[in-house]
Amino acid sequence: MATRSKNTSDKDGKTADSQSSGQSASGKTAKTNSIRRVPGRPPKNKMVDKPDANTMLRLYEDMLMIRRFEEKAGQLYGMGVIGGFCHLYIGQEAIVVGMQSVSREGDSVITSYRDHGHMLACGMTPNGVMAELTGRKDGYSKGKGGSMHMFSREKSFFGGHGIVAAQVPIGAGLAFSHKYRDTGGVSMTYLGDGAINQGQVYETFNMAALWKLPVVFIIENNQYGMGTSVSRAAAGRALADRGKAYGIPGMQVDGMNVLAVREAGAEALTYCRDGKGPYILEMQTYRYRGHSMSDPAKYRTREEVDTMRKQRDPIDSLREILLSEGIENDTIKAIDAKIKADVIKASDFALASPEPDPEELWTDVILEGGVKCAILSLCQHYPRP
Ligand SMILES: Cc1ncc(C[n+]2csc(CCOP(=O)(O)OP(=O)(O)O)c2C)c(N)n1
Ligand SMILES: [Mg+2]
Repeated sequence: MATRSKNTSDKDGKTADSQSSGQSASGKTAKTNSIRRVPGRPPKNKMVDKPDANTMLRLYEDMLMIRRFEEKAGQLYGMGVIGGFCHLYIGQEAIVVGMQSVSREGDSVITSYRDHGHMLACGMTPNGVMAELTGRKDGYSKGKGGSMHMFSREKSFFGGHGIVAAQVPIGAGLAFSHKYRDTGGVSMTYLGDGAINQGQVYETFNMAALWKLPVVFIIENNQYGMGTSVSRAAAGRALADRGKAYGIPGMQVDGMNVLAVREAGAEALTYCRDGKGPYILEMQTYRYRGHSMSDPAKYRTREEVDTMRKQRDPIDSLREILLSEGIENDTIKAIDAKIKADVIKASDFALASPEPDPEELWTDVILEGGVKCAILSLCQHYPRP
């Protein structure tokens, strides 16, 4: 279980710097605290109990599903079956799985383009997501959206956004909607360590704090924004501190530890649900693959990646905990086999699904009277009957 430690940051943030670089871009893996509090007055009580065996197995299964799904997506991309952009979430699974495990039905989720894991964790089907990745009719956007453009109102998943940080003000809008309609829900708004330096993030923080909106800003600090390490891009470094000027409490969390994520997530969600306003969680994590499928990742060493994989992997760590708590190895193996089979099924389903009918070019498109757009010229090839 996550261990808590005192906030040891000094006034000018020097300690915050060194703590934040726990998983440094240089490959040195200093020991990181699971959770470190930064300014604000978050509640002191534990909001979530240690999960029972079934819950832990569920966490394991959910993380493994994302891992295997993403590996398959990478493979299909390599075969040319998936085209366009494709950003894999491998290494970061504990974050979205931990957060979803303490969320409530109706809480909304919005994120960037690194989004397949979020979709699966929200309950969208592997079949539908894979079919969309491969541009097929049975995909969530009927094969017209691809990796970065899938949504499910039913599962409260609001995308999938390719413009860095664009989802952040929209996430506050979702929180406004929860508050205005008195749903009791919270908006879980994910962003990257690169996105955190964008101006619109701070306009959003200001409004969210002013209006006490129920939104948890979850910064997935995977150490890189494309090829730039966070240590070269972010002044101050403790990204959890970025809401300080607006009175938004923040916490640094070991994002490779699903149990620490649950604990911090429960605390942040309760704070928001209690009407106290927004909360920031900085999840310290690492992406194993390149920024996207076309990134050879030459800005870091293989050794750095291997070290993270060997020493910090969220799935391996949970497997070890499960075994140490007396769960049978066969039980774990059965989950591994089931996930493997489910991912093959998703891939088969996607590949058996037809490409969208050209007629689909006419659907889901808003055409203002007289406005010419690229879609129109495309449609000339497929005249409407
Ligand atoms: C406004 C904008 N600027 C630049 C880009 C190009 N771009 C795409 S991803 C990215 C890096 C973002 O990094 P981060 O927020 O850390 O997310 P990660 O990819 O690590 O998940 C950049 C600069 C973009 N898509 N949108
Ligand atoms: Mg990043």
